[in-house]
Amino acid sequence: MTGGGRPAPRPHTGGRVSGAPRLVALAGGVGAARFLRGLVRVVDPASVTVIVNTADDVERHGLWISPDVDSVVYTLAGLHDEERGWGLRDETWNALAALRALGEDAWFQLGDRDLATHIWRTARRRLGEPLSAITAAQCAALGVPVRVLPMSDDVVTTRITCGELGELHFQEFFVREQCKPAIDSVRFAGVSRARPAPGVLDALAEAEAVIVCPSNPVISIGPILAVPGVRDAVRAASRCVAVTPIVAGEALKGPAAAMLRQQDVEVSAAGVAGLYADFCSVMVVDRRDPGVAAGVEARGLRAVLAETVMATVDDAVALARVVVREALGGDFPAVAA
Ligand code: FO1
Repeated sequence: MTGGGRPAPRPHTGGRVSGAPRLVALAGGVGAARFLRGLVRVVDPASVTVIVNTADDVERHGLWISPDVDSVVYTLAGLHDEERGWGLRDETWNALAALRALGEDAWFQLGDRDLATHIWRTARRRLGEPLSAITAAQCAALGVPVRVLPMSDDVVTTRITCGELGELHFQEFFVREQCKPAIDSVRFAGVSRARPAPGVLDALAEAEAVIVCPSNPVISIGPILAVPGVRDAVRAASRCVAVTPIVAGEALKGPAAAMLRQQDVEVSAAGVAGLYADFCSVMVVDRRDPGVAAGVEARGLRAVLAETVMATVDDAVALARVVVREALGGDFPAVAA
């Protein structure tokens, strides 16, 4: 079954970089980063544009931090900390300890090496450089071969209202409060005035397929789609394949399950399929959830079963192969075994 009411896929002919069909991935943090390291081993990395959520961005200790951008860039550069899932490998925490000694409430952990990124990014922002240009420079400096675009150069902030605690910044909810408070509502402050970052709409218009990474549909993919013009551009793309972020009724990481429940959305790939039904035609469902496939198809998407838990790079490669096959058909130029 394909997406209800969507135009038939365009033939995969134009818009190629060195013969490779152009792919655009919508990405949040850790889950997306894990998937992308598989994708870049299956297709030519130069043909991939990643549009990253920036509504988790936060200012701490005077520094501008873009956690999802850094998760994607660090992982694609091979510098990430595998176990922690965010930040850099071989990290030390001396600056954080020194900040605490000065009386700072340092609940957001910033490693010494990671701090260099935030100092560098903040200095460039203060000189007026947009986040998209800073991110391009970061990718070039770290040898990341894909194009990484923040969803917007304008500041958008996920704010979560939690009973007596009132409205929290996403990172206050996620890190400081460890996702424990019950959620009343979620909003993306600033999004109605935000413009897509340069290159975002062009990349979507030229894409032969869009991939929605296994990221939180509410607070990672939601803000990207909420930037004016982006959802329509994804809807106009010839093909869109999503990977479920929900396995066996739970998110592998983070508060996606609680957020879906708060929005009265079933905590399953079928519930996520309902959120993506207007622009997506295929949902990759975890092999542990064959019973969910009918619910996905009832929402107008074709369900494809695969292993979606990525414990190793090989797992990410295997999942990326399934996704690329669905996105482009079997006939794509592979770049790695
Ligand atoms: N996550 C945590 O659970 N605790 C932290 O102290 C923390 C610090 C941090 C610093 C820099 C950075 O880039 C990411 C960091 N994260 C931390 C992860 C971050 O909260 C999440 O990656 C996302 O915002 C959710 O996708």
